[in-house]
Amino acid sequence: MKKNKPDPAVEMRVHELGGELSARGVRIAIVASRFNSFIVERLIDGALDVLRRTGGSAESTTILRCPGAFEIPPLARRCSESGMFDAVLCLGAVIRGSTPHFDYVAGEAAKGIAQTAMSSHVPVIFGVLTTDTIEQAVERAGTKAGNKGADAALAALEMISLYRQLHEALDPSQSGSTGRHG
Ligand code: INI
Repeated sequence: MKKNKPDPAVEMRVHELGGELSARGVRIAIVASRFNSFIVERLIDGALDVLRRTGGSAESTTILRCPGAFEIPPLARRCSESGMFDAVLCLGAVIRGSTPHFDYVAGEAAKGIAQTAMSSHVPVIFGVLTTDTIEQAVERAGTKAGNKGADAALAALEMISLYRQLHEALDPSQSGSTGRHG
């Protein structure tokens, strides 16, 4: 009889942590900019759809709106430090115009969100579109190229689960807690 090829992960007894996709009991902050709102509202719809379909509730989801993508990082940082949320979803749309303004806004938003994510005890997710054209933004807001808001929500759920598993592995006595602020 032909022997099955051994699974290398089992052979080596490798520890593997994988995030689960459940929004049940999860408190989410959606930090969304109003600039290019016709796109950003579609990203919010995509994120809410994922949260709803994975067991999330309206009561545990908070949307915070700021003027533009430039304002997302400071608001996201305050949310992540508040202890009120298990993850912060940053949603916005920066669309290139005819001046270098795009580069400053997109660059600062990406840098600021990354810095916040690095220092935060809860996942901070980058769901800001940076596109050359309006068409490219539309494609990523629920049409041809999917919905980046939905992708961001899935990434948040996966990261929440991973952070929790890591937290429990580091301190098994805290099993079942939602994390440092939970
Ligand atoms: N903000 C955006 O979110 N997207 C853009 O495309 C954009 N452009 O191109 O100007 C934009 N600018 C506003 C910026 O985010 C700030 O709100 C503004 O500069 C005030 O600080």
